Amino acid sequence: MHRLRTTVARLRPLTAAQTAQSLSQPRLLAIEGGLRTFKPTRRLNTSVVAEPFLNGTSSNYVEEMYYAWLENPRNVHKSWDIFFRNASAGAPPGAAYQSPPPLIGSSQGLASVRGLVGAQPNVEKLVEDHLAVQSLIRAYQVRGHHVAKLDPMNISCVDFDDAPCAIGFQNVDIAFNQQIHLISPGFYGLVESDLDKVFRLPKTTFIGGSEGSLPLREIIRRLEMAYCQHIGVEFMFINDMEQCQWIRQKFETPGVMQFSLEEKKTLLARMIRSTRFEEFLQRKWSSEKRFGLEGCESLIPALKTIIDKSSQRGVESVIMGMPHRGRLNVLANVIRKELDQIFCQFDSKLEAADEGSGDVKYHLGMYHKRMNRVSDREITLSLMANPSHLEAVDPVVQGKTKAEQFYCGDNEGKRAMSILIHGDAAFAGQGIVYETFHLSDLPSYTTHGTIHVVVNNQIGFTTDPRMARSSAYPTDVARVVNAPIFHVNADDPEAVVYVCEVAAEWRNTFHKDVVVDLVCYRRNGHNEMDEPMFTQPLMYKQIKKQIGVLQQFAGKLIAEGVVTTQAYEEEVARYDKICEDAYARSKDEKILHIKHWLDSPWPDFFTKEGQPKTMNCPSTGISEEELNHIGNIAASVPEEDFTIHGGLSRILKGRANMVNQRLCDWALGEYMAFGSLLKEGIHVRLSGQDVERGTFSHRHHVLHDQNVDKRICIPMNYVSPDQAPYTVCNSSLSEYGVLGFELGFAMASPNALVLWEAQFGDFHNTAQCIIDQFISSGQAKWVRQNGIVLLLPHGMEGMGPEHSSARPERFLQMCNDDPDVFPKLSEDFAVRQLYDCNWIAVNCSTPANYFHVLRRQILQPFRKPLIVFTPKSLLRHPEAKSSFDHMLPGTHFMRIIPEDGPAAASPEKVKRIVFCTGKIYYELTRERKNRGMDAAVAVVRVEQLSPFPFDLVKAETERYPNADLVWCQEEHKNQGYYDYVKPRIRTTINRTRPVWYAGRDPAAAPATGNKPTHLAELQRLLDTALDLEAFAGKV
Ligand SMILES: Cc1ncc(C[n+]2csc(CCOP(=O)(O)OP(=O)(O)O)c2C)c(N)n1
Ligand SMILES: [Mg+2]
Repeated sequence: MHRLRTTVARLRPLTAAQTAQSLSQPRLLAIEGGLRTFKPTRRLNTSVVAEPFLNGTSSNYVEEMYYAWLENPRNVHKSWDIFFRNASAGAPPGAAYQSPPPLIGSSQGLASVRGLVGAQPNVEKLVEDHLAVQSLIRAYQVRGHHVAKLDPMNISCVDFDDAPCAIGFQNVDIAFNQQIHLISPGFYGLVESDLDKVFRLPKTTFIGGSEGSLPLREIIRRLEMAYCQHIGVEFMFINDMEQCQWIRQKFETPGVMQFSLEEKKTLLARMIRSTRFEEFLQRKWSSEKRFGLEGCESLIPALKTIIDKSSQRGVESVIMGMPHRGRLNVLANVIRKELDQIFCQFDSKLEAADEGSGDVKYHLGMYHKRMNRVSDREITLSLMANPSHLEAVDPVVQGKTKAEQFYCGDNEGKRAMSILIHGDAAFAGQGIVYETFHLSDLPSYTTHGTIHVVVNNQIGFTTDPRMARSSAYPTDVARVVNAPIFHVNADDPEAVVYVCEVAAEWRNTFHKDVVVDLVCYRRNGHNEMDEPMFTQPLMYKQIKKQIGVLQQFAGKLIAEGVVTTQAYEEEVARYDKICEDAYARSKDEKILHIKHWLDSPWPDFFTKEGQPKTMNCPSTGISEEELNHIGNIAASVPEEDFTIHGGLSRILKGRANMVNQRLCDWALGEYMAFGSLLKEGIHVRLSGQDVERGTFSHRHHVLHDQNVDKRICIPMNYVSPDQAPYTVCNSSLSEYGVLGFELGFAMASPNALVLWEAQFGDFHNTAQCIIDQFISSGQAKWVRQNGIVLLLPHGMEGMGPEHSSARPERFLQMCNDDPDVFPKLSEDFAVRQLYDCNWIAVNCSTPANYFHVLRRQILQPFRKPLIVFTPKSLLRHPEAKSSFDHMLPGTHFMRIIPEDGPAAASPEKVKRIVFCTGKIYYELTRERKNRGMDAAVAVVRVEQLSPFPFDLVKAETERYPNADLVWCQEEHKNQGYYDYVKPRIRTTINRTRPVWYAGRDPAAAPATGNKPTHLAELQRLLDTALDLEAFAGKV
C-alpha cells in the first residue's frame, strides 16, 4: 500500500435538500442579526389527548409559536393565530384548534404559503429548520455508511476522496464524551445553538421510537448510533418506499440491536469454533494450503444466523455456493461435515475409491440433512462443489435452488433458498456476478431472493482494491437490482449477527436479494504459504498489530459478565478436544470417497452402491397413436377464442399436413420428443434466448393472442391431463449465467430433460467456463452426473464468420475417448461407451434421430451431458424430414446412418466411402446424384461423433472393400470434426488405409462473409469429395 486511507466523514447535500436550501435564502438574512431566544414566562395548559400536537416533545416549538404570536399575531400562521386567540379566550381543550386552509391541490394555497414564508420570518425559520433537520436525517440515511467505522484495520477500503463535498457536517464522536458540535456554517444553516431545540421527526425516520419529536442533539446522536458505528447501511437507492421504511425501522429504532445472555453465549461458542478450527489446522498442517478464514472468523456465526433465522421462517433447504476462503471452516462448522472426513483430506497417501480425477479439498461439495437447534426444524444444507473459477458457481447455485423450489411446488421461495458467498475482488471483478443478479427477478429464473455474503478482506491475492475495481465498494454491482447492502465491521460479531438477522428477514419478507458485506482483513497471505509483506507491507504491519476478533469479543463478554474467564477457557478446551479426537479418528481412514462429498445425490436413481440400475437403453420409439396425438397438439391452438397470427396459422396447418402424411420436420420431431417425455412424467425445461418462438421462427411453443395483451397458450402443456409440466422460457441475454443456471437446474433431479439453446452456436463461447469447468469435467471432478442438453445451431450458410460455427472442434477436443485404442466390443457396447464418456456430442441429420437422442437422454440409465449441433437451413429442408416409421416402437437413435441407396446394393462396386456429419450430407448426395455417381460413392453419416461409434464405422469400412475413405466436412480443415474423426477412423481400420480430407482449407475465421466465395468453397469441397481421382498418387 503506498498510502493508508482514512475514512473522511463527508455528507453531501441532496437534491431535495438543495431545493430547501434555495428556499432558505431569506432566512439567512433573518438570522444575521443574531439568534433569537425565547424565555417562556407562562405555560399553556391544554389537554394533549384533545390536542395531540401539543405533546411534551413539541412544547418548545409551541412555545416559540406562542411568543411569536404575542409579539405580533401576524408573525404566525393563521391557524396558530386562531388557536391562540381561542385558547386565550378560554376555549376548552380540543375546541381551540381549527384546521388550516389546504396547502396542496390549489395553486392559490401554494401562493399563500409562499407569501407567508416571505412575509413572516418566524414561520419561515421554523419551516427551514425542519427542512434542514429532515435533510440531515436523510443525509445520514443516504451517506451514513460513508462515515461508519467499518474497517477493523482503519485502512478504509472505500475511497470517497474524489467525491466533492459541498457542505460539511462533520462526524460526531459520540463514543467519547457525548459532545456534539456543529461546525460553522453548519448543516443547511443549523448551528450550535439549534442543538437543544426540539424538532418534529418526519415519517421517514424511526429514531424517535415512541417519540414524535426530539432535540436536535438527540436526533444526531441517534442517527450516529444507527448509521455511523459498525454497520453501514446502503439502501436509499431502493425505489420502493415500503422497503426503505422497513430497513430504516430495522436500524433506527432505538435499542433494536440487543442480544439476550443466551444469544451472546451462543455467539461466543460459534466464534470459538470458527477461530479454533483454523488454529487447529494451522497447528497440524502448517505447510498446507487451506485458504483459512483468519481475519473473518465471524463469517461462521454470520452464516449460522442466516440459516437459523431462515429455518425459523420455514426454509427447509439452503443451497450455498462459495469460493476457497474459509470453505473448510464452513464445511465443518456450518454444514457440519464430520471433522475426521475433513482432516483425512490432508493425508496425501489416501487412495481414491471413486472414478475420476477427484478435486482438491477446498472445491468439494457437501449435502447434509440435520436438525436446526434454534428452530427445532429439519434443514438440508448443501454446499455446491465448484471449480477454481471464481463466481462461476453463482448461477449454478441459483439453478439448483430454482429446481428444488419447482419440484416441491414452492412458488414463492419459502422452502428453499440460496446463499452465495463471495470474495471482494471477485465480486467486483467477475461479470458473472452481474449476469446472475439479472436473473434474480425473472419469472422463470428467480429464486425469490438470495443472501449474498462478501468476505471483504480488502485484498485479492496481492492486489488491493484501488487496483482491482473502480467502484467505492466491492458490492456496488448489487445496486442494479435494488438489493440493500449491509456493510459491517467483521470485528464486531454482534453487529455481524444483527445484520445477518435483518438480511434473513429481508429475504424472507420481500423475497429479494440482499448483500452482507463483511469488512475484514486477511491475517495471512493469499494462502498460508504466501508472504503478504512483499506487496502489502503497511497493511500487514497493521494486521500484525490487530488483536484477533475472538480475543476481543471474549474480553468484551467477560467484562460484561456474560461469561467468566474460566467458562470461556473451558469452551475453548472442549472444542479443541473435539478436533483432536476427530484427528485421531481420521488416521484410520485409508480410502478417499469423493462420493461422500456429493452436493446433489440422486438416491433413487442409482443402486445403493451408486451404480446405474441397468446397462440397457430401451427403444426410444413411441406408438403411432402417440405420434398422431402429439402431432395434432403441435398443430393446434388448445384454447378457446384465441386468435393467432395468420402466418402461424399457416405453420400449424403445415404441421397438420405433415402429421397426415406421417412425416416430421425438425420442429415436429422435437415436439414429439418433448411431448412424449412429458406424458411419461418427465419435466422438460427449455431455456435460452428467444427459445419460445425459436431463433429461426420454427418452434412456436408459445402462442400469443393477437388481440389480448399477454395472453399466451402453450399447447405442449395440453398433451395429457397427468403430464409433467413443460417450461419454456426466453432467457436474459446471457450465456454464462443462463447455461450455468440450467446446469444447476439439471443437477437437482435426474428425471428432467433440461435444455439450453444458444441463439447461434458460436455464442456458447461466452459460457465457456461453464462448459469447461462443469459440463465436460464435472463428473470426473465431483462424481456427479448431469444430463443437461446444449442445442447449438451450427452450419456454414454464407452468413459470415459469426453465426456459422458452434465450434464442434472445441467440444470434440474435450471428449475423453481414446483416438488410438479400438475399444473392446461387447453386447452392451453402445450403452457402456456412453456410460464411460464425459459427454455425448451429436450432429443429427434427421428429425427422427434428433427425436431419439433427446429421448435417450432420459431413457438411458445414467446421465451425461449432451451436445447437439443443430441445423439452421435443414429446419425447412424438404428432404430433412422423417417418416413416423423411424420413430415407432423398436426404433432407436442411429449412431451412424449407413448408405441405403444403390451403392449399398452393390458394395463391392463402390469406389469411395464419404463419411460426413450433419447438413453437408444433403449437399453431397445432391451433387452425387447430379454427377450420376450414386452407385460409385457411398455416403455414411456419423451422427454420434462422441463417443465415437468405432464398431459401426468399422462395419462400414468392411462393407465396401474396394473403396477409399474420405472425411468430408463443410468446415475449415483446422475446425469441425476432421482432427477428431481422422485418428479414430484410422484406428478402426488398423491404420491400413489413409483417410482423405474433403473440406475447406485451414482458416482463422470460421467462415467467409462473402457469398460467392462461400459458394465457390462449397463447390470445391464437393468436387474433391466426389472426384475419384482427387487423391490418386497421394500418400
Ligand atoms: C476467474 C478467476 N480468475 C482468477 C483466479 C485466481 N485467483 C484465485 S484467488 C484470487 C483472488 C481472489 O480475491 P477475493 O475475491 O478478494 O478473495 P480472497 O482470496 O481475498 O478471499 C485470484 C485472482 C480465479 N481463481 N478465478
Ligand atoms: Mg479478498
